Amino acid sequence: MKFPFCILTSNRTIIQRLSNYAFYGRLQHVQHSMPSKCIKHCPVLRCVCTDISQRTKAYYITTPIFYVNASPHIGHVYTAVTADCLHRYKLLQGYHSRFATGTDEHGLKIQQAADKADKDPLRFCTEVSESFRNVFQRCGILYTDYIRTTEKRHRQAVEHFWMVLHSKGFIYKGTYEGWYSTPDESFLTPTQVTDSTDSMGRQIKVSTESGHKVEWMKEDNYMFRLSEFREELLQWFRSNPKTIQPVKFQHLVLQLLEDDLPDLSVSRQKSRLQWGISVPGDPEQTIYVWLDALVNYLTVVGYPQNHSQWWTVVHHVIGKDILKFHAVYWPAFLLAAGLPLPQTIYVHSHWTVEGKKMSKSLGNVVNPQAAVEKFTMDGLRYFLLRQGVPDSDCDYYDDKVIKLCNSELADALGGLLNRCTAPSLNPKQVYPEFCNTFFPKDTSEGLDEKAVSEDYRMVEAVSLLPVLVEQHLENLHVYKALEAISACVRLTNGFIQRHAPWKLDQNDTKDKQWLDTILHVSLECLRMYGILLQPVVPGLADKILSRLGVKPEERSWDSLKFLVKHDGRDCHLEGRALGPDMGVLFSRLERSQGRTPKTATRQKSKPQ
Ligand code: ME8
Repeated sequence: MKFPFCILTSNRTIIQRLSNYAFYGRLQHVQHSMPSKCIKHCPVLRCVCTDISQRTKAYYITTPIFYVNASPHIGHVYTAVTADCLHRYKLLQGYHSRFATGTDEHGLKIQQAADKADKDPLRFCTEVSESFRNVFQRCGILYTDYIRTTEKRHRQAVEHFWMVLHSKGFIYKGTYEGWYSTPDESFLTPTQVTDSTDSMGRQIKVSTESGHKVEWMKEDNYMFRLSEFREELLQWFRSNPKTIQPVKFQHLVLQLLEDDLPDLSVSRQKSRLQWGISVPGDPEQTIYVWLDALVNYLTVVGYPQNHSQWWTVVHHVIGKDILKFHAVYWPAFLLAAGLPLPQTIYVHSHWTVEGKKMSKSLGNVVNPQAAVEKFTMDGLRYFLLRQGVPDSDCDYYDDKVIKLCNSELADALGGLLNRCTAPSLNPKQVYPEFCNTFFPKDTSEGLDEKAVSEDYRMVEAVSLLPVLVEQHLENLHVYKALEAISACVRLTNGFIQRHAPWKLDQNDTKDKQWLDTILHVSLECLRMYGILLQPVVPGLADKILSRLGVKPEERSWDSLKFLVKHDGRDCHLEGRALGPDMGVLFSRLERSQGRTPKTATRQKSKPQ
């Protein structure tokens, strides 16, 4: 078997050796044994994994690993829910999806936070790491792997990775002199630093991007030959314009790469930083926390022994604050190590709270546990994914959550479910029959036709919805997918309202058939919404589908075949008993006097 792509290199030996490898996973062994210069100039190693996810039906998605110096907040949950949504979506599409998250536990700021809490660093990390796990559990984050950088498997992976870079000549001993920001664990060039004053009115230097204080640092340590990768990274991004999504962030990275790319310090003196992984063979140096942290993505999939299968299908979800680390440092490290580059880096913007940056000092950090208690897991997930626009920052406030959940989940979706499953309209409580006479495929077909042009438009919109949703999810525009679903829910409510089935005479045969047809179309719409909403609001989607009597094995992406009766095919759901749970889909949220909302049992949209 030959590679289905073009090998753009003039090096005959490489072509010869690569073509001996039919399966991409084995390419990594080639890479390890090749001289670094050859690897770097062999574009095949970069382009080979395009669409490999589709071919192998394997998918690997990651979140950043979260610092344990602070408790989880709504921003962390947003990242995790976004990745979770993609993971669930891939599972529904029949992919073997792996989803990794975890905690970043090394570095100066963790060391300082543990000192401040007067706790042993590992105990401190364990406690905070547990709190992330708890929050993720409350938010329905269905991760398959949870990694902590203090684990032995991770230390071994980092040590191996370091040795590969070192043996290939990409790490050398040097002196770093320049600015360093501990809160960002980041080295900065003079152009990335600006003057400011601290709370005591003293002159200080801060990072232009984050506003955090920086310090001048001069240290003997190990340097990574980052500068050597500038051209190659530029080439990679130019020839893979969809690697970073949304595209706005790819432009930012290209701009970054237009500037000088100095070599990167990848270790700190042990005397300054003890809490980390020692440089192999040099106990006086600790590995730079970002090199340590980024390798977590490899550790999870069994690097250095068993990562091949998963490493070709990796997709990262990150916040905009860590773009440089993932889109410049990480690909450069991977190229140096002779490993494939990520398929996608999904970037999202940040949440502010009532117009302000979330910060402990402002006391406006939104606690996700409390938010789940107030709005339920599905309510919070829906809000974050419906309002979160990756391209720009979004503002959080409680009233906004209440308003959105009430109008779209309680009233529109809950009301629709309530109306079209109401025992008054469907006393037998079965999936009703569709009658083509009243809703013919061809509008000029029948005299008894009752469907009007808006109904046909609705049917068309719902038929096209899965493709649209898929497109938006692939681009991480979950909010657009939800906007499209919400628009269709409105159309279906309009359909019911227009034909007012509660006015039909159930003792009249024709009326009854038309009533059943209206209900059948509405339930078919709801079935589509239920399936499509599973990645976002798994609890509510389950309620909808269970109420419609849709079995678990009938909920995959393959089951998104809408209104087959309309096309003259059999619908196996007709006549099937509806599920017994007639409870409210989503209880309206109400603001209590103390501004804290609580759930209410009243539902605005009553069954007719
Ligand atoms: O950066 N809005 O960890 P971290 C939205 N350990 N998302 C936010 C946010 C906000 N206000 N604040 C944080 C680190 N996030 C490193 C990562 S990965 C190898 C190492 C999200 O805990 C956002 O995705 O400071 C950010 O990138 C992530 O939390 C990690 O933040």
